[in-house]
Amino acid sequence: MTKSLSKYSQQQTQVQSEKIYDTQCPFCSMQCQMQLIEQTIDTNKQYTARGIDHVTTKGRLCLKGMNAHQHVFHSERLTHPLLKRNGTFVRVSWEEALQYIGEQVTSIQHQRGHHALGVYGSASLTNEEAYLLGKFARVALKTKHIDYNGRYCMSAAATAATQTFGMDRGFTNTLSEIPHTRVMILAGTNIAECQPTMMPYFKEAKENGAFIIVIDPRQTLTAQMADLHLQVKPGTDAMLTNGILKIIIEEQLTNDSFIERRVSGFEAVKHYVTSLDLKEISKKTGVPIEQIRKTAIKFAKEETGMIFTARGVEQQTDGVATVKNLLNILISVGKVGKYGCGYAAITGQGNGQGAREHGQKADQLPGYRSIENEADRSFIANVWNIKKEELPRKGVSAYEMIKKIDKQDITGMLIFCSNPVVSSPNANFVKNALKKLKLFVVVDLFVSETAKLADVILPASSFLEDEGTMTNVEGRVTLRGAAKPCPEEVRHDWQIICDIAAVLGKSQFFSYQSAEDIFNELRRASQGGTADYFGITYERLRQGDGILWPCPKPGHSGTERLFETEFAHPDKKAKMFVIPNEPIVQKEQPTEQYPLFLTTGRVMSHYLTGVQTRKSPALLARHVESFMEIHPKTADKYKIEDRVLVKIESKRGSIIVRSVLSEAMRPDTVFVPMHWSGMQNVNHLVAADLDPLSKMPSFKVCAVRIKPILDNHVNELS
Ligand SMILES: Nc1nc2c(c(=O)[nH]1)N[C@H]1C(S)=C(S)[C@@H](COP(=O)(O)OP(=O)(O)OC[C@H]3O[C@@H](n4cnc5c(=O)[nH]c(N)nc54)[C@H](O)[C@@H]3O)O[C@H]1N2
Ligand SMILES: Nc1nc2c(c(=O)[nH]1)N[C@H]1C(S)=C(S)[C@@H](COP(=O)(O)OP(=O)(O)OC[C@H]3O[C@@H](n4cnc5c(=O)[nH]c(N)nc54)[C@H](O)[C@@H]3O)O[C@H]1N2
Ligand code: SF4
Ligand SMILES: [Mo]
Repeated sequence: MTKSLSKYSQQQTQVQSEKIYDTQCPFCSMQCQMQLIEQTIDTNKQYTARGIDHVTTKGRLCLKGMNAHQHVFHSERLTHPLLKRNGTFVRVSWEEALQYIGEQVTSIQHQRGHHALGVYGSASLTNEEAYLLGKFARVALKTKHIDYNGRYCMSAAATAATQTFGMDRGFTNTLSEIPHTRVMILAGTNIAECQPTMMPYFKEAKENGAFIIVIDPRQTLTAQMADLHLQVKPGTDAMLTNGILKIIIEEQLTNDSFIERRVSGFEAVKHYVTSLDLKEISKKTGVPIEQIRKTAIKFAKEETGMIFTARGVEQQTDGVATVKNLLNILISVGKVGKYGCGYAAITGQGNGQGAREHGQKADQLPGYRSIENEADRSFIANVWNIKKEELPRKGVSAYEMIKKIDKQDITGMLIFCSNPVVSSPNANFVKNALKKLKLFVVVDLFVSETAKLADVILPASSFLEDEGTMTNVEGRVTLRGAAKPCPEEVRHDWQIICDIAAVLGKSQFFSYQSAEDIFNELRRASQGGTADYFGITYERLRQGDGILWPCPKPGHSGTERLFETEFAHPDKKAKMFVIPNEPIVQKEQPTEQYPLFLTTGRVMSHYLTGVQTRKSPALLARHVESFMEIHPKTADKYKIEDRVLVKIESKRGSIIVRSVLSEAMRPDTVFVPMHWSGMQNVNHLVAADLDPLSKMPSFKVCAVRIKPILDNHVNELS
């Protein structure tokens, strides 16, 4: 009996064993901490994920996090390098792929010079990789042309915060203050779908009696929790915020002692906004005067208040201006630098914060240093062991690089961790431009729409395999360990950067044994800079929940709240700016030919261009295809029924998606998410007008026309 039992239990352990890996979700800026549980039953491995406790994420996980592993184990995952020969990708060895890249890079450099090469990075890379990519462009390729997908993401908020406060960390305080904040303005942010595990902070605030104001043309899941929803006409937030500011100033609700001590530029703003006509603002923004008034009075009068922004107000040709105007509101009432008061630009990608700090941007060196500042150049040249004169000057933004490719000023491009064929505005133009490249290298997990155009595709490791630091939405640096080894021939992004540097004869600048080695160099490169990581070490990160920068010394505990006593401008004051009602770059407006506004964004179950989430059966099942949200009245006007195929056209192109009738929309606006490609890629419609200050494209407003695809027009599908 005993014998047979033990045999039985032995078999049990053979057929079923459990392994647990600690990791972080790869998707949004919450960076939820989680465990992946691997169960082996017979020879099959089954995975489930669960949240684990963390100061930011409190053990929560949304459905994307629960299913994030599914794309990692997908059969289409790239496991070896591919080289295009006669139009077809063939498997090659790393040596062959790297040799090819080395030869092509050298040939372009000889024929066209160093600046004929470009690098395009990502805010889904770790800090170490983002930092290394910046160094790689400047030291290995010696090109000024590097930028990244964050340009399309948070660049407007980053520029605004830098101009107003003198520095940019998305959150000026921490999430833990939200439950105790009395009033909050959420402008163009759909937290419920985009950072779902942040929602409980707001729910708690509501239970504590907070008043929540949402500014969004759509009645989103986030707007549904609002006490007041300003259903603004797309693209008119700058004007709307002038209206709010006018009331605050005219009703003498400003914090005058704060303004006197800590703010510059107030008088000019006062002069401008008092000259504006509230009725006109109300008419043009579509927001009733009473709602504008209520927002102003509530926000000014409550003891504590915070303003949140995301891409709804930022992805506009006046994105920087609008955020600066929201910051005008915040500082005019002195609600910053103290408990329950502050600004939060809700970052998007997993490392949306860290990847914008350490040199991936066209004009930037690590630690938020400037590539045009002589002292900064000397400092970094010294860390990198090169001469200051060898450092290139500033390059151009992401979309502007694509324009340079179209003109063939740039003929070689290396893309790490981004899919610009789908994510860029004016997508038809972008695709055609990329086809002109002489050398096109894409480093990805899959053959994305962009990778299809490449000459070489290199297989990168996923979040489960790649160790490194990520800086979350609060500005908290966290360490994500490697849960699993790389499959087959997959390499880490940082190794790939070093491998390419080596074939270019630059290995002496790129010899690291681990991500930690790179981090230690990053620490030194950021020391004394605005985003100072010097005091943060892997050892410290392993012991706790992460550290909020700036952290200038190893004994420093990090910085929870910014601007308590001074702002980061030389005069220690925050700056207020006059924001014109009308943007400098005219926004596309509806016309007789294109009578509707189109705005774009996200749904909960998919992530960005969908390359990863569309590989996850559990996530795909929730939204198998794209759609157009439309108000029933508008649908009726165009004879569009619910769930029928609709052709949407702008001046730049057309797409075909299915209609979803919804009272949550403004009747003058339709909404299409961004997660699909090909015929459903909404960026075929979107204009490539850029904000003059941040170079952010205008993803959130363009003019379109729509028509149902009737059965006798099926040929339009082709
Ligand atoms: N599920 C999911 N979560 C994500 C992502 C994802 O792809 N999927 N991506 C991550 C990334 S990279 C980012 S950047 C964030 C994005 O996070 P968000 O910026 O919150 O997401 P969006 O849906 O792009 O836009 C937010 C809201 O702006 C509104 N909006 C559109 N036009 C206007 C306007 O003119 N004025 C105002 N006030 N609002 C407007 C839209 O209706 C939308 O509800 O999410 C992150 N989290
Ligand atoms: N119309 C419209 N367009 C938009 C937006 C919008 O709101 N509306 N939002 C914009 C915003 S906010 C953003 S952030 C951009 C994002 O745009 P993209 O950067 O193009 O989006 P992703 O889908 O994240 O692309 C990431 C790619 O990298 C791969 N990948 C994932 N992890 C790794 C890794 O660790 N290493 C490597 N090498 N590859 C990896 C994925 O498979 C995928 O192909 O899109 C922008 N485009
Ligand atoms: S997508 Fe964002 S909120 Fe959801 S689990 Fe991942 S990190 Fe957390
Ligand atoms: Mo983003």
